[in-house]
Amino acid sequence: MPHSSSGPSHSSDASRFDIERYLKERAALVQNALDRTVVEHRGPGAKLLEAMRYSLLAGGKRLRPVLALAACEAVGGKPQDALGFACALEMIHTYSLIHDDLPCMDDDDLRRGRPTNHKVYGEAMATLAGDALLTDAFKVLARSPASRAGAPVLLEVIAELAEAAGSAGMVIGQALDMLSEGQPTDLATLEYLHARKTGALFLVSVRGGGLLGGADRTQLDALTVYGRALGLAFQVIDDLLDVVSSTEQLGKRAHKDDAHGKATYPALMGVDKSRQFAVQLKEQAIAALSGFDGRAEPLRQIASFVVERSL
Ligand code: GRG
Repeated sequence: MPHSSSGPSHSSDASRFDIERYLKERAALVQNALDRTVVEHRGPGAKLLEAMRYSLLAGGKRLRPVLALAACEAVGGKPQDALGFACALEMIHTYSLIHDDLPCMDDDDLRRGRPTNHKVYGEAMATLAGDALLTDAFKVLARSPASRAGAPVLLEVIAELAEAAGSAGMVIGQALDMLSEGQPTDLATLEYLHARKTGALFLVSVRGGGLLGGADRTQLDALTVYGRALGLAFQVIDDLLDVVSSTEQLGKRAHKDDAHGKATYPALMGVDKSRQFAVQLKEQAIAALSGFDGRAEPLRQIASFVVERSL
């Protein structure tokens, strides 16, 4: 099975494990690394770097990078083995938020509790800040210190990240989302769309972290099942929060899916069934880790956190 029997049993570990502390510590590790990676400029390019840092360092849950570190640790790696990858994930996620908020997309004024990038820096600079974050993410990853897994594995992670972010992943998901506004959409279509728009980045976070930590084939297959279920659970809850929370609670505009005529899980299944579905997905994700020892406890607890979160 995926792990040596020397690790702690996960039932005893679960009761001792402090997920809030873990999330805080790993998020701080990522925050410091991002701060050192996308540095302030004094010269003529100062505004661009300022716009990039404005959104990148604005907080957020840091779920994708923390998942990458947790997957790396679950297979016996160290957080440092996946830190460059974790930064790249958050840079790509932040670019997607900046572009998604633009007037030509969702036209939002509020993100992570503060004015959106284009409200502060203008549309052109916000577009460029997103472009630069996406491009620089691959530089950061390619130049990250060789992990225990070595250069061929790093190359595979780069390819998987490009696939997850591009025309087979997040970007096609966003295009399908736009095209489906106001159109009748069934559950299968919704799942297809979300597997790309948000699921692909969650999946690669977990797989990439595992690969960089030295995962073997069995471990990687288990992490893939976990990552798929978790990505969908995240989206179901995101849809639910849009319905049941306020703009102040979320730090971004609430109730916008309905206003945009978007198909969502609560619209198709109802609120209660959507919550039950998210809980089922969480259980699937956790079950996929049954062959892992206590080092996968953060991944198990993150699955619960994603489903129980209110932000
Ligand atoms: C513009 C290419 C392009 C893609 C945009 C992911 C996406 C596609 C748009 C984001 C819009 C959105 C609200 C999607 C729903 C799910 C989602 C990604 C929510 C935000 O992610 P969180 O909750 O945010 O992890 P924080 O701020 O905590 O990092």
